[in-house]
Order: sequence, then structure tokens, then C-alpha cells
Amino acid sequence: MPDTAAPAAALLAQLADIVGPAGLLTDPADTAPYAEDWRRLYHGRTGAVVRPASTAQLAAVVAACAAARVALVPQGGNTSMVGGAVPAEDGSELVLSLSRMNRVRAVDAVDQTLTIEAGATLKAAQDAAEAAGCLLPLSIGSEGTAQVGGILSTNAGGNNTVRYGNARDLVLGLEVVLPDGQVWNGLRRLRKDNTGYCLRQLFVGAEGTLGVIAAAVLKLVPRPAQSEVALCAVASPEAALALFTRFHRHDPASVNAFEYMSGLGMDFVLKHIPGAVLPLAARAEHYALIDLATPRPGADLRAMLEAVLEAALEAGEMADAVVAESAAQRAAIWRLREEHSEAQKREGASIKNDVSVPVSRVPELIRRATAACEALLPGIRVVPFGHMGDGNIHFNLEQPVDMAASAFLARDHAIMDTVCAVVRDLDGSFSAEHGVGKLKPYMMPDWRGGAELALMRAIKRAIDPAGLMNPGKVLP
Ligand code: 2HG
Ligand code: ZN
Repeated sequence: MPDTAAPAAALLAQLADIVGPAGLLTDPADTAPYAEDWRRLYHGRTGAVVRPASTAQLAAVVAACAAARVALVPQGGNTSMVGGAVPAEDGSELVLSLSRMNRVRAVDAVDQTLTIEAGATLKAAQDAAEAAGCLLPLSIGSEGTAQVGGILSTNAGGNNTVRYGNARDLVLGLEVVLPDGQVWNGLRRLRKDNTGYCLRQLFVGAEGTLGVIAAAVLKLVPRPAQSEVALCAVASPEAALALFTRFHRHDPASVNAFEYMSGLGMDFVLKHIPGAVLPLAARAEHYALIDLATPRPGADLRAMLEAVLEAALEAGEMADAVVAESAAQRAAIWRLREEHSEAQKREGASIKNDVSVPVSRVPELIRRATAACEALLPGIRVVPFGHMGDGNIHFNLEQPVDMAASAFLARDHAIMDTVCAVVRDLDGSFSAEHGVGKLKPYMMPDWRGGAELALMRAIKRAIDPAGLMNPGKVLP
């Protein structure tokens, strides 16, 4: 196919001048990995991947592309679940990779802040915090690959939301390159700063549609002195919720994570993930993972965990439990949870629903959405799991064993709509932590229509009037 949408040679030459030879990829063999998502749901094309190494270079790149009216797709670790970082199929958009902007600019153990560039991985950010004796309390399965800019642009949640909130709650300041190439330096590290509209929160969760996050000041917390992890077999989602409530009432400040997993999801992990072993005596239909942590050196967290588990056992909320005895066992239990996405991928085609409901309604969500999906497509395999403690369940569906993957995936909207009808009825959201991306803008008018969508469009027009920042994402 002739590449009519290819970027002009003059623009490419200008970009090469700005970022140097190492900063510009144009060979299709080099750009291809940046043009599709890791789930391989979207296959875009791009004439170039631009990789600036500093905010000054980034600003010059954005300004040059704005002058040439060429659209940009900011990309971090490319771990989006919703195609949020994939360029369009027509090859007209350039990918802006932040990976070379990965420096730690400052860590302050008194202020408990980390100033870091967008292209650093979340793991590198966690390590920088740890080296200063602090903790960056954000943890997601893809943290070795996902980058700070992407985490903030999607307002990632992850495992510790129940204790520390989402990415949004950890941002004190931002440096942003606006769609015309101006740099907004909002890298303040103040805990109080009431000076008009909170601009940084506009860019958090905007999925790159309003500008490019170049660097951020993140909040840190004291490192835990003790942590404990337990895996429990529970009889039902209701029992899992009762267990969560018991722990949370006992000491909300120590509940770092409370995760739910279904029996089938665990079966997939045990089947597909090398070395995965169930540390309980028998398989269960439902599991809960509890992660407790405290910075208080004198607190006897283990005694507290065992006392609460014993009370839960007596109350019938839990059938069996194993408490990790070492850091290696804690990691092994967490691995059973973290490998759910990979195991589902290896089992076959899956359709993801990253949804949230009020915490109290999670069991009802699991029951009703399961029944609705099984009625829609007999043989469908329901694999709900996730962050029960904050109400975010990944209500994922695996293809029926006797159905072709393509036929199953062709039903994606019908299946998503079936789950979302239940979510809506329970006052939930169709996108909890993965964002809207390219997968879900069609849902926006229905869920966020009226004044809400009109306001979002007005903000988009005001900040990116030419529509050059990550087109086709978030807004329909
Ligand atoms: C997780 O919680 C991620 O593991 C991925 O958000 C969820 O694969 C998924 O659907
Ligand atoms: Zn998740």
C-alpha cells in the first residue's frame, strides 16, 4: 500500500536534528514494536518513533510536530490494556517514546518526595525510593516495564489503592509539555497549595490527550518495618468480602492489599506458569490474598494476622489459610495473583472488563455478571479477579474451549455490554484503573454524556485545539 500518510522528509530531518540519530527510529523493523499493543488487539503503523532525551528536546519535538500539524502518540512502557498508546492504522501519527527521559532528579527523605522523569520504569522509581529508605506505595503487575509517565497518564491503581489511593493521589507536581510545545513547570512539592484550578490533576488520567507528562514529583511514605502475606481459601465472594471487612475494621492502616481470585483463574496460573504451586491443602472455588504492612517496628503484625484469621475461621468466613514464612514465600503467593493476566493469555483469547463498584457490591457484581455472561454465551469461562479491597474487579472472560478465538473476540462488545449493564446497575464504572484508550471511547456518551462529556470536550478544545495529542483516545 503506498504510504500517503508518511511524515514529510523535512519534518523527519528537523526531528533528527533535535533528538540526534539515536533518538529517531524510522526503519519499519524498529518502529513495528511501538505500533502495536502487548495484547495484540491493535495494529497501527507509524512513520517514525521519536525518542527525546530531555524536556527541552521533548518540547522542541512537540513544537515541530504542531507546526507541521502532525499528531503524536505519547508512549511509555506500552503496557496499556486498552490500546491507549497505539498509533492509528493509516501511519499518519508519530509515536513519542519517553523511554530515554528516565532520570531520577531528586529524592528527599524528609519531605518524602521523589522527582523523576516520565520514562523511568515504575520499578526504577520504587528502587530510587527504597535507596532513600522510603516506599513509593504504587504497585502493579507490569511495574518492571510500565513507566511513570504512563502510570500517571492512566491514573493507574494497582494493588495498594485500598491503603494509598491511585496514582492521582501520589502526585504533588508535574512538568508537562503542552500541545504547542510550551513547557509548564509545575514541579512543586508542596502538601498544601491552593492557587486556583488544580492543573496537574487534569493531565493525570488524560491518557496523553492534553499534553505530555515529562516529569513528576511523587509522594513517598515510610518503608514498612514488617509485612505479612496470607492466602486464604474462601467459600464465596461474600465470605471474601466479610474477611476484608474484618481486617479493615481491625486496622485499616495495615491493610496494604486485599485481592480476590476465582478458582478457575488460579487453575490457569497453576497450569500455565512454570513453578507456580498452590500452598494450600486443597483447591478452592474462591481465594483471598491479604497483604499487611506497618512501619511500626514494635507492632506484632504476625500475631494480629493470626488472631484475625482465627476469628474469621470461627465465623465461617474462611476455610483454610497459609501465612508466608519468608520473603520468598510472600513473593510466591503474590506471583499466583500477578500471573493471572499472563496465564489467561496463555489459556486462549480473553475479553477484559476492568470495572469497579462500591466495595460492598463486589459479591453481587461477581454473581450477577457471571450469570449474565453464561446466559449470553454458554461455555464462556468467567475469570473475575482483582482488587476487592477497593471495589475494582477484572471481570475477564475466557473463550469457550470449543469456540474459535476469532469468533469469541468478535463478540467483545456484546460481552462487555453484558458485564457493564450489571456494573451500571450497581452504580459502578466501566473503567476502573486501565483507562479508556482506544477500546472504550464508544462507551463514553452513554456513561459520561451530558454536561460531563461536554466539559471534557471543552477542556480538550481549550488545551489541544488542533487535536494533535493522542487522537482517537478517551473521547469518542
Ligand atoms: C492486574 O490487576 C492488572 O493484574 C491486569 O490490572 C488485569 O489482566 C487484567 O485484566
Ligand atoms: Zn488490576
